[in-house]
Amino acid sequence: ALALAAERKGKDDHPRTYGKEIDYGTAGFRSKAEHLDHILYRMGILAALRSRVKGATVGVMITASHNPVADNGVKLIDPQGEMLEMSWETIATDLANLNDNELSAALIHIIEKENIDLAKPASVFFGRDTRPSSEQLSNAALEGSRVFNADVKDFGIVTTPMLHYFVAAHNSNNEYGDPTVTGYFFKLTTAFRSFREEIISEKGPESGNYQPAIVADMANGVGGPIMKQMSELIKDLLTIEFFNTGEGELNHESGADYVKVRQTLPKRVRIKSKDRCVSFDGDADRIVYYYQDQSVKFRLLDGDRIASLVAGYLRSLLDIMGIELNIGVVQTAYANGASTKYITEVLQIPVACVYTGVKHLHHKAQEFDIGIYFEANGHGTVLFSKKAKVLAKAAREDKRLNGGKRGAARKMLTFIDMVNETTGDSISDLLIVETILHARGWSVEDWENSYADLPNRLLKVTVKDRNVIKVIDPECHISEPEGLQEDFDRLISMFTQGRAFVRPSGTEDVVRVYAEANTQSSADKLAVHIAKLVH
Ligand code: 16G
Ligand code: ZN
Repeated sequence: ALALAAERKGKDDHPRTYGKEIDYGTAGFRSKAEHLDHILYRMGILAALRSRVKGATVGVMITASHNPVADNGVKLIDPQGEMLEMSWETIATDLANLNDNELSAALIHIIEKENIDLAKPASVFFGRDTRPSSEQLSNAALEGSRVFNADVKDFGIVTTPMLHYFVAAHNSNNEYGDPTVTGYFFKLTTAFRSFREEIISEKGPESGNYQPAIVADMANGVGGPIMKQMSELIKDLLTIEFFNTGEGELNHESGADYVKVRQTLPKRVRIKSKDRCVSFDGDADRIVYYYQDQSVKFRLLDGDRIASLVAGYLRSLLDIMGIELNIGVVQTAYANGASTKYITEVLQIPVACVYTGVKHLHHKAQEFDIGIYFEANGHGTVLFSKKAKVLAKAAREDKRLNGGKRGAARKMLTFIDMVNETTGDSISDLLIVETILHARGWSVEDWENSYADLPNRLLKVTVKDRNVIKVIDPECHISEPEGLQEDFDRLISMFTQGRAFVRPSGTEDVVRVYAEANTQSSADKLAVHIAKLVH
């Protein structure tokens, strides 16, 4: 009966008006906002089913991240704040692309196959970004969940990682924190404050070359209003000068993606030489740092830099504590070769390479006691195993250990509290980076000086069918079209420190090209030649 009611309501209020298939891709469904109403309605239904399968609260986030303002999207969040299990991505895609009159049969099929007891309660949390289309799409999803008798809670405009946190916190019976905006701010800022006080009590108020002030570009997204609220709570410790906080068009000429891809400053930002700057993306799950050096040259510190900074610092805490934990860094093929070399050779930390997309990195990072994952584009976080937390707590309480060891354990635990372990989070990542720079007494230049990036170039190529390119491993070697990899290899071998690959994008209808080499002009040349071979 529920399935039939859902089908009727779908036909009446949320009919499918868009003929083309849309996939649950790397980061959920994404398309022009006007194509998505029926998908949102159906995802609301699916979330109510998923919640019953897991016996826990799940989340529905309405956002298209760094995409243009006319786009929108939706992704589901599983009970521990992780991304939807991959086998359900197929279920989601199938459900999204049905005709209106096939809905009830499909729902009954899912209910039977997954053995779902509709008498059980269901609970779904909702959040959305600042796009003009988000509220209406959110309402469609809410309606879907309600048709299937789910208990719904709408958090309104929040960042993507906040919703991940709310879901995880609620399902942990508040052990992970309070599942409220206040609870989220409290968890992060309390940790940030106690860490800083710990360092100040050790070293005094001056911290070397570190200046407690940053310039922040919010991409005109949800980061604007949220970060402003948060910054009030720590304004005595960190001064933030905001730009692009919502007065202009979302993601337009600003934000982490713009800065990373173009390797240039966002528009409408006023900075001085050596100011430490950050850019969030539209839903605040990515962050990059940058500055302008004396010669007004733009210098980027991306996700690879954050990974190296975090890995180096946590390694040093572990060394002081003297406990054995396996620590590892997870990257993708986009990681700058120099960062991989630095992490493995200087920091002596193993690096794993996985396919692009947060879920792959997250999954791999769970294999370590301390798993640090960052995509070069600035999306990432740190995961700590139960064992890591238990050992750090034991060390903190162990009166036989010296003050240095216990202090390092205390820092490790405070650090853990500052991390949003559910997913990459611009706000949490910002606090982490600021904390480590302060603890190290580093300016942004000191940070950059730990190693020199290899010059690189990203390009996109439009082809008739991007899926003729078949990537066969995380390093992005290709098996098809036949012979093309050999052509690439020949070309690459002509460049000193050359490395290059292509892959079909999971979010846009293009093929992406990445190349790096010992000079910028070589990297540019290599990228262009590879792009020509793809055409
Ligand atoms: C999505 C992914 C991001 C990945 C990007 C690659 C999530 C939350 N986001 O934005 O991790 O880097 O896609 O895009 O998984 P591409 O396939 O277009 O290169
Ligand atoms: Zn994003």
